[in-house]
Amino acid sequence: MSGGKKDPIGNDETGIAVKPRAKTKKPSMYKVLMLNDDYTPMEFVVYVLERFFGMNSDEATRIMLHVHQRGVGVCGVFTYEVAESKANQVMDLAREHQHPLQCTVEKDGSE
Ligand code: TYC
Repeated sequence: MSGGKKDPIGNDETGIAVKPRAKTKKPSMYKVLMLNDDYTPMEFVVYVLERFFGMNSDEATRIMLHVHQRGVGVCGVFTYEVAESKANQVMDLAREHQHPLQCTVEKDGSE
């Protein structure tokens, strides 16, 4: 159909029955934010960004320095479950190494 109201029966303007399209909705997206602290080593943060966010070492270094200087930075944008999982994996690994590195998840406003 060309614009206007959707016909739930699935007839277009020609009167020919067309297969109704399944209703799809894009999932909301969530940012994983990384927070600065005074104790986590820079190399550990770079390693985490490479391992969990697929960054190369240049990207990872750039994001780490951004967080170090500005206090917070975006590691990536994901569906809710993936974002929560990545944030938790980062903090679990940091805890294992006794680093206080923290991540948070925030709904992405740019949709
Ligand atoms: N500020 C830390 C330091 O000077 C490095 C750091 C960067 C820590 C980013 C956390 O999310 C972070 N060792």
